[in-house]
Formats: sequence, structure tokens, C-alpha cells
Amino acid sequence: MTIVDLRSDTVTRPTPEMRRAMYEAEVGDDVLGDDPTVRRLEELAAERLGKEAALFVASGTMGNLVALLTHCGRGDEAIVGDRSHTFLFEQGGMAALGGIVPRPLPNQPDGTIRPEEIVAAIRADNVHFPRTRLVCLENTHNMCNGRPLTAEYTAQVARLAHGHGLRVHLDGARIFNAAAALGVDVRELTREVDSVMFCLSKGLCAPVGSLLCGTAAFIAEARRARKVVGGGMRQVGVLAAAGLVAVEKMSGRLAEDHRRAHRLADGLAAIPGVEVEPVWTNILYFRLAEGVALTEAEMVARLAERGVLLLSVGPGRFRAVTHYWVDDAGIEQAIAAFREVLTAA
Ligand code: TLP
Repeated sequence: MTIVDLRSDTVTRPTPEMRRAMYEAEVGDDVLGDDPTVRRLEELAAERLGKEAALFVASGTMGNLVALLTHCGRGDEAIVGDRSHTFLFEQGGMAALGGIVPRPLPNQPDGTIRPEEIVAAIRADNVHFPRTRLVCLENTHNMCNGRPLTAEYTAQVARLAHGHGLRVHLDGARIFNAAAALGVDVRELTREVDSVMFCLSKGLCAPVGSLLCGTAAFIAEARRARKVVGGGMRQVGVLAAAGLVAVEKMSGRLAEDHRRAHRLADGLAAIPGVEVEPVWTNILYFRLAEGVALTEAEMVARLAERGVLLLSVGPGRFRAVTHYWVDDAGIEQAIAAFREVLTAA
């Protein structure tokens, strides 16, 4: 039976071309600055994201943490969306490891934070208050239906933040999905932000790694922060080699995953008992209608028996994510499996 793994785009395995590149990678000690493959990847990432420099890190979580540690000192405050990955799913690392105070503001359903709420949250200079240093945005917004933030919104937030002496960090784990969905060059989405992290290991299929991009001075400091969290890696060109293929070959094909997510949404919407939420990129959330006599665990298990894997993400709610290793036949298999499971229920 073919397995259609829709749990996340993080399940993507490296392509054969990546494995060959990994095997053949030229390597050196990257902490000493000697790994030519890592250097090439960092240069390529900086160039593609429109920034001066970039830093290869082990994961998206590490990239966001290193960015926070570099922008903020202990006791500083960072404005974050209350549904952002950084706030919800990174163990509060900014606070636990960096002494940085998260200031969560409501994420609107479209993934934005209202500019006026950002301005209102900025602390006055007062001995009682932490100092507001940073605004964090997320594009695409995972928990807000994978919705892309527009270049205009990002620029608006950056300008108002800069006007108040704050910096802006962008969790761009899926920034190439945002660019594909909006039909813009990725640089349009990153131009005004001070730092951006993007992941190689999600829709781009690399096995490991993320890049943090910003000014040369910021990246030099971030290199120190990466070292203190144990992220200084040695002959890591074996991983960067896959990352080069990811950026060069995989970043341009994501619209295909979006098309399949829409097809899956249309297929599921036609099945009684399924309530599909809007789809913007490769992330699809849906609910089971009231009256469907299946627990979340039963639903996941019955689909798994039919080779279809997805995640339950709350009462009656599920997430399915399309990616390189799910083709058109996989989408049809998933729709057929849903129909069977829900007809039997
Ligand atoms: N997201 C994962 C899970 O952690 C939820 C997923 O399956 O979607 N920023 C965003 C927006 C993310 O979605 C993720 C991972 C990260 C950061 C963290 O990346 P990693 O897993 O590489 O630390």
C-alpha cells in the first residue's frame, strides 16, 4: 500500500539528487570557517533572500532562538503573535534560555497582528517596564491556515517598528511557499525586515537545516549566539550540500503542492461530514461536522489503515500538509480513504 504522509512537510525525505550531493560534498570545519559547501549555501541564501549574510543553523527553532538572542538582551521584550510557532511551539526558549519576555498579541485569522495593537504595546521608557526591542512575524502563518503575509503588510509593520526604534524578525520557515502563493520574488517579502529565518527541511525536502539571514554585523553576532546554544557544527557541508539543491531546485516548484492542497480541499469538501477551512498554500485544516460519530484518534487510525497519515490538532480538527512526496495519485487516494471512513461512520 502506498503511504500518503500528510502529517507535515517536515516528513519530506531528501531527493536522489540531494543524496548524491551529500555524498560528494566538499567539507571542512565550519566552526573554523573552513567548510566551502556551507559558505556557498550561506552566500546563496543571503542572495536569494536579499540580505548581506546568512548563517546555517540546525533547525527552525534554533534559527528563531538565535535571532531572538541576537536582537534582544535579558529583560527585553519581544512582541509575538499569540498563534505563532515561536510563542506556542518552541518551549518558550526565548524566555527559558534568553530571559526575553514574550508579549503575545492576537494573530488575526489572516496571520497578521494589527499594526495599531503593536504600537499600543510598545513600552514607554519607564523604570518599571521591560524594554520593547523586537516584533516577530510569521510567513506563511502555520496556525492561521498557512496564509501568506503580503509584502505591503510586512513593510508596514517594519516601518512602524523602525519608527519606534524596534527591530523585526520574520519566521519565514515557509517563506518560499508565501512567495509562490503571492506570485512575488521572495525578496519582496523580506526587504524591510531585519532578520529572516527559512527552513530547508520542510517543503524544500532537505533532511536538516535552516538559514538565518540579515546584515553582516547581525550575522556575526548571531554566529556567537549559535555557538552558545551548541549549534556550531563541524563538517556540516554534508548537510549544506542538500540545502543547496533545496534552494536551487525545490524552491521553484511549491505551487504544485499548493495546487494539490486545493484539490484535496475540494475533494474533502464534497464529502458529507467534513468542513474544510480556506486553503492558501500547502497547509489544509478541516473539521468533522457535529454528529460525526468518530473520535479524533479513531479518524486518524482509520485513515492510517488506508495508508493516509495526518495530524489531529484539537477537538474535531485536523491538519493535512502537501509536499513533494505526495503526488496527484496520493491526493486521490486520500480523498477516497476519507470517503470510505466517513461513509462507514
Ligand atoms: N513546524 C512543525 C511543527 O513544529 C508544528 C510543523 O509540522 O509544521 N516556524 C514554523 C512556522 C514552523 O512551522 C516550524 C515547524 C518551525 C518554525 C520550527 O522548525 P523546526 O521543526 O525545524 O525546529
